[in-house]
Amino acid sequence: MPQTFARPTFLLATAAAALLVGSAHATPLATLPAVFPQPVSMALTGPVLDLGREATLVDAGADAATVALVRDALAAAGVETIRTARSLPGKPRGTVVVLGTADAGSVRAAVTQLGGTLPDQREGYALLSGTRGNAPLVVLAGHDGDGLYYAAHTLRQLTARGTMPSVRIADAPSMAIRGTIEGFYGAPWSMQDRAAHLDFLGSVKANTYIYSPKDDPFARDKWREAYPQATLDALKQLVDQARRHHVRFTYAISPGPSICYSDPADVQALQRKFDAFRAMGVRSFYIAFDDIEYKKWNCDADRAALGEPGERAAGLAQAQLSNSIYHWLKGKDGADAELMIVPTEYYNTTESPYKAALRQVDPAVYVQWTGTDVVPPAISIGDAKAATKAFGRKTLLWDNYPVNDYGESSGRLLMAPYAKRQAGLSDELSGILANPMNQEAPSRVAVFGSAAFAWNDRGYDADRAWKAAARMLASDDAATTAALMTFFDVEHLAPTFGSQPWQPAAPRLKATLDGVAEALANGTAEEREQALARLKTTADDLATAPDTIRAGVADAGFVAQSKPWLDALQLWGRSLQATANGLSAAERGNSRARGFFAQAQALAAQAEAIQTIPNTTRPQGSIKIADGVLDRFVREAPSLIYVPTAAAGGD
Ligand code: LTM
Repeated sequence: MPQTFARPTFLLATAAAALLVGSAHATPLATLPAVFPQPVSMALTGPVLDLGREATLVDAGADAATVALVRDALAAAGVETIRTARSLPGKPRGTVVVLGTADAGSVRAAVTQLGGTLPDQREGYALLSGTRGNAPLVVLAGHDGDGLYYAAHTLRQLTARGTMPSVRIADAPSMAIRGTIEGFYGAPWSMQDRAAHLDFLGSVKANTYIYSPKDDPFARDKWREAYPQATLDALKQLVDQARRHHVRFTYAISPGPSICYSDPADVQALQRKFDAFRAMGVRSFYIAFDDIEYKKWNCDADRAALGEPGERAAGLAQAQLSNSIYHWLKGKDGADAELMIVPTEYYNTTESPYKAALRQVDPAVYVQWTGTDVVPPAISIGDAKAATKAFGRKTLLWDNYPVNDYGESSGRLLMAPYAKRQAGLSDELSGILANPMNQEAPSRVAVFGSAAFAWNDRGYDADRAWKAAARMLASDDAATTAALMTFFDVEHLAPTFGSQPWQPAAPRLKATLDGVAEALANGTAEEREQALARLKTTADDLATAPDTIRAGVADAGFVAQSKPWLDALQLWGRSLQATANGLSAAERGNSRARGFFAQAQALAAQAEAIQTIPNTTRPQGSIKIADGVLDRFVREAPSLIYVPTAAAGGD
């Protein structure tokens, strides 16, 4: 009987899986690999499989992207030659890999041979590996093409260590919609950023990207105007790219600032805008009513048609517009048509005339909601239940994390784990879309977590997903992963719209610095020495992390977009090194401590002068690194210990 474990890594204690100590060819120990998003069910069923150098791929209808992933995964496990076949070979020569959806005969046969169950949920898959006769057999069975693609991404992770375990995986998402909404203010992402992001989304089994940059004039202020052809061409490439990664591209428009709801010409302008995207194959659309004045009409005709302006009338106007566009889309695209909206009152669940009117929106239209606030401190099942009631359907969470476009986030990258979302939210939400930062690549740290949570909220572990995101960016290099974790810690603070952050500043660094202050205040000489040694190691880690990241993170976007933060971290690290030297000198009664402390202050001043990159970040500001923790320690360190003057001796 295979055992199912909620958490890797586990050493399989069966005779078959045991390390053959002393044998000529030691079999690698079979341990449960780490897969993100955490599969719903994953169990080791035997020893590590030797796939050999040759494999036969029975492709029962996978798309090119899926086949390419499988080929790469097999190559990582040492397979050099791949033949293709249409059906399961009777007497296999070497490894057989079967790839297809659950309706294919060869897939059903292979799943049966390995004692598995066919996937029965949308986007779900089964991945089984074992032996048939003496030959290894691997089967990837998707419920549909999406599930099959996700199975291939799981296989990619299974073979990342160069071996193929014997496993039985049954997996499917707990939320139907998972991904991001590029919905922030400030410089929109470049097309290159978006292409990289779509690739990333597919790799974490996220299926939705909403194009809704607030600063795209053709989507908001000039929403009636057609895009220039060059922009449409670039967007078409993105749409195609999204499809290849099994991501639905949703086009969003924000007509709210100027629309005349009752003017048929405006409704037609909106349809024209959507039609340009329908021609590219887009079937998912979005009307954003957030951040608009909703107690005034934009035209006199609305007063005549909808009455006096006000919350209720606005809710009614938006519901009517949404319904008319949704029915128009359905008329054109049938079952493929999809419409989402974000209302004007998106930030709470308080009953209001606006929400009561908005509930008239067709139940098939997705409605977004950001939680108990624009940037909430946490999201519970109770909060989501209240949203279901307020909006008349399960809501689609617009999660304002890690977005950094508001005053409190000035000068920050938001790199804490995706946390404080209650397990079980999948029962009450239709999905989660994270609103990312102006910086696309650093946003992946949090989005890795939000996608993993939306896939399997009950199996989600925020810290493990956080570290896995670091490993992903570091291409599995241990030193780079450690440097990234140092970086994430000093960019850990996550603000709300108020004065109380919902994730604290630099918790790891703070624990170390508090320990030093504590040892200096109350410790023995030995404890002080140990604490100062730890401080020196910590300072070295901070000072060297930026160069390790610059050299070790393959994604050039991550390094470029993080540049001012990496530069500032390096200076802060050197400032802490000087502080550590100062404290050690003072501990020995050496007056050179003063020079070290002065050097620390000078380096801190240089770090504090570094600004965000103009035209890429909103709001602009000075770069913050572990603020309130590191700056405070560097400033207060000279007061923690008596520093003798040169005349007092000890040098
Ligand atoms: O959150 C929503 C629905 N709208 C805007 C976003 O565009 C913006 O990025 C976030 C964070 O500042 N706040 C909003 O109100």
